Amino acid sequence: MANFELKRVAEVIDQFSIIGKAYSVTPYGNGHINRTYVVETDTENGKKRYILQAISSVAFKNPIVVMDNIQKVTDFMSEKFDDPRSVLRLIYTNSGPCYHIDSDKNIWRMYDFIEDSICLELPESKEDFRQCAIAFGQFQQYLSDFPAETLVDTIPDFHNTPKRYEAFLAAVKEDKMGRAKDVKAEIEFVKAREDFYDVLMRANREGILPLRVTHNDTKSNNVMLDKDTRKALCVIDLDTVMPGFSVTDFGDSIRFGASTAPEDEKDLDKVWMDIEMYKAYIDGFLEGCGTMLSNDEIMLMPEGAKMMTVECGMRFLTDYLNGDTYFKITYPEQNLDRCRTQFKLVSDMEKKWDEMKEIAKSYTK
Ligand code: ADP
Ligand code: GN1
Ligand code: MG
Repeated sequence: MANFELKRVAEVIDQFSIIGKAYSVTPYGNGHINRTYVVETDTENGKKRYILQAISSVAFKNPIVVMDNIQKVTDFMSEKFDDPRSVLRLIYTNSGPCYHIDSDKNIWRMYDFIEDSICLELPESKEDFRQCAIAFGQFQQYLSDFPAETLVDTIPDFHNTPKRYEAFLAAVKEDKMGRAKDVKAEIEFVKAREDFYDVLMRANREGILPLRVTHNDTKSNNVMLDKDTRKALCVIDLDTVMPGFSVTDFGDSIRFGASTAPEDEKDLDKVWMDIEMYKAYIDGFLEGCGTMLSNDEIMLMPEGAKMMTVECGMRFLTDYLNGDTYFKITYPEQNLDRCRTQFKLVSDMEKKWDEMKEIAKSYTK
């Protein structure tokens, strides 16, 4: 880490009411949005770890609202659990709030590090994936009596796919980096599916797909499993908890975790949607949700999976066309590689569509 960043981070840590003296700070995790560090401290009872994060001001126009939401949700959920590792625990600052604003207006927060846990980039087995599903399903169930009107949309229209499509078309038109000519096939792929993008919004207008309190970013690296039992432990990355659809939480997990390859795999022959993983996830998700989902919602799960995948591919492509300003990248064409895996997954889902629908149907009541 550069010296100036280290100095700034050290000053930030001093603002938080942590136990012990911090002796190391290391960049951590593979999130695409925030800057995440693990902080280690020496305490009278040995070492302790914390997660420190600078919230992305590109993604979140009002990070304080993000923190308000998280505070409300974690307070509400912590009353439902005995095991402290089941809910993210915010660390407060010495001056009171659960965040610190530095001299450059970055907003920082700290959490207890969830120890003895694992966080998977890709699930290693069907059972791992089923456990991720249980965690995200239970998350919706635990929040089913949360007062949704007290949450603010941290990113308005986050999973409004028709609006994402408009933003995509605008990026193609502007073509500010001159990249559109090299991604004609990808642009056509998005345009060819135009009629699909309103399917979930329409189901909502028709009254068969209700708004619930949802997570909205249900990748397997946003859930922790217990290291020994590998059972669902805790859902993390609560920045986008806001009203949304059950089936988009379901679908975003399929997009990421039922893929046979990492999100930026270059060899598309290695990328497809594993139908056995899809089955395992439906099973765990419905177990986690209990009885709260209607048959209409269950039947729209394949649409949720395809929607989240095509939307995410569209978002990666939009960011590529806009010059890579939203998602963190580690090499120049990474957003394009990410977009291509998503479109490969969409094509594969289209081939497996009838089977995806049949499996969903077998879970209706
Ligand atoms: P981003 O929004 O950038 O994805 P996350 O909140 O998901 O940021 O954090 C990035 C990574 O840091 C996670 O995928 C996970 O590996 C790790 N992480 C985050 N919070 C914790 C925590 N409380 N305990 C342990 N690991 C965590
Ligand atoms: C981002 O923050 P992270 O890495 O968990 C993004 C999601 C995308 C995902 C693609 C706030 O998730 O919407 O689906 O990347 N989060 C935000 O991997 O935009
Ligand atoms: Mg994350």
